[in-house]
Amino acid sequence: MMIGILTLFPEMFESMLSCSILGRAQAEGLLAVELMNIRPFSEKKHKNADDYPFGGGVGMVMTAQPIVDAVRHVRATGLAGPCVYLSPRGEPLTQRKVRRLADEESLLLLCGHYEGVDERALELIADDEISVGDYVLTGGELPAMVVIDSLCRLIPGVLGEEESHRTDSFAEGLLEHPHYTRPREFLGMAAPDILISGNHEEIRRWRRKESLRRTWQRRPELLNAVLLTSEDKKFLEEIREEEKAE
Ligand code: 4FV
Repeated sequence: MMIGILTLFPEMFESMLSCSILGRAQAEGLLAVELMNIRPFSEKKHKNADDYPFGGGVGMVMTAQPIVDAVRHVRATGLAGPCVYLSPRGEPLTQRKVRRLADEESLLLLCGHYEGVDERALELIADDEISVGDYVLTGGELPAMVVIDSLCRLIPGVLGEEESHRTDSFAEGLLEHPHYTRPREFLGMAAPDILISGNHEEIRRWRRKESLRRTWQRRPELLNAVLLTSEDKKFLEEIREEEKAE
C-alpha cells in the first residue's frame, strides 16, 4: 500500500514512521509512505500557505492554491487513491472504515492546520473527510497518524500472526477481553486460572464472555450492531445476573 501525506509539518511524522511496526512494514516493502510539504507549492513570494479568513474571525485559513497544486503534483506521480481530508466534520473513523480504507491500493491524506482549509480546495481535491473524534486539534497531522497506524495493522504480513488483528476490539464489534501475562501472581493479584488451564475451548468462552461484559458495561450501544449467537445471549443473561448480584 502507498500512502501520500500532504502537510505543512512533515517533521511531525518522522519518528512515528520510523519505529516499531510501521518502520518494519516500510522496511519490508509492505507499506510505502510519501511525505510531502505543501508550503513549497505556494506561489506566494514568502511561500506562505495561509491567510486571514474572509468574514473576519480569529486564526488563519490554509490557502487553496498550494494544496491544489500539491495534489495535482502527487496525482502526476501516479498516486491515484482517494484523497482524504482529516477534519472534525468528517465521517467518524471506525474499525469498519479502517478496513475499507485498507482495501485501497493507495491513499492521499491531507492535513489541515490553523482554522482549516479554504473550502474550494476541498471541493476540487477531497474525495472523503474523516474525523478521529469530536474534539478540536491544532492540525490534521495526529489524525493522519491515527489513520496510518490503524490501517497498517490490516496490511497482510504487517502484524506477526495473521490472526492477531482478527481478534481485535471492534474486529467483531465488541470491546476487547482483559489480557494477562507473567507473573501468574502480581502484588497478590492472580491471573484467572482458566487462562492457564490450556483448555482452549474454555479460554475462548471466557474471553467471549469478558468481551461481552466489558461492552455491556462500557459501550452497550455497540451490542445493537453485533450479530449475537445463542451462546452470546446466554452469556449476557449470566452477566446481567452477576452484575445485579454485585
Ligand atoms: C480533526 C479531528 C481536527 C481542526 C482544525 C485541525 C483540526 C485544525 N481532524 N479529526 N478531530 N482537526 O481536530 O480529524 O485545522
